Amino acid sequence: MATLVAPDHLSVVEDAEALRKACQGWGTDEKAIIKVLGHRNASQRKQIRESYEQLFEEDLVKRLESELSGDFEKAVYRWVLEPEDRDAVLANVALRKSETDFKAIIELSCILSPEELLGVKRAYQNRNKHSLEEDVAARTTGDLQKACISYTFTYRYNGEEVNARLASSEADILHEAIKDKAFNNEEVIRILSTRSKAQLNATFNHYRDVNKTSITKDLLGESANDFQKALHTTVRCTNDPLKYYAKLLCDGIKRFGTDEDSVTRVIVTRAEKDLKDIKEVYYKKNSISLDDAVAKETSGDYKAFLLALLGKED
Ligand SMILES: [Ca+2]
Repeated sequence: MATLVAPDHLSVVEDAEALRKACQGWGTDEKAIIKVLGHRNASQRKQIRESYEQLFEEDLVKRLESELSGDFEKAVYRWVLEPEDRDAVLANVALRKSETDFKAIIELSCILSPEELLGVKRAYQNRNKHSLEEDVAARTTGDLQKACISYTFTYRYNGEEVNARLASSEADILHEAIKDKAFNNEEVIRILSTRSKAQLNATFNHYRDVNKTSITKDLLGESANDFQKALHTTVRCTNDPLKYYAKLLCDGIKRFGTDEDSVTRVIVTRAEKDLKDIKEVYYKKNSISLDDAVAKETSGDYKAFLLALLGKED
């Protein structure tokens, strides 16, 4: 379930006017911006952007970029874009980091639906004038490159239909490769990058039943390299996205002050989807609510905005 609290009946014109007022003149009324945008769903935000453009002949996204700054600006910018466009921005940010954040790329292929991934790839091309695959190839090397390119190329079957015999034979292939530390076996990449989520989960279950240990444990072992970590992320994103996101938030919150990106990414991308479920998993794992953890580690408008998306009224 979503955490976003967005009322049904609204005047987009009033919203656009409120945002214009918040931006006009010296300084910015950040609270007014949070009050509107922190409580509107994707289709409402789209209408507000359109209405704002019509009324004031100005691009709302550009205006907000120039009015706001820091982590708050980044979060609002990501939030106000259409989901596919936002994911294209997130992919680009991940690829341009000095150390490529391959997790964000794997999330796209293993958590989004195939249709959504296609939409992100289209949006990515429109924004960057080259393809996501080209940029993934340019920013990665070796086995990690092979895997990430396969992930971004793939258009997985999205249904629930599972072939149990295939799950059994592919669990064996994965186990053989992992046992021999042949993580870069082409079969491993083929299986993880082309099979549907349902099929992969059947394979992972079979792996655990037969080997009495989970594939995630076997993949990480000691001194795991980036490629092993990428495979590990793949399995976790496929197997239990809620748990994966809760862990990402937990790690990100620990690193607050140095890297807010992953926390912003999870909250902004999941607030309209399943952030409530992620919050439950987070609480069970950490015995502190996500709201409290975020409130403790952040401040100012950034904090107020994240809490609004988390559904916590102030
Ligand atoms: Ca201003």
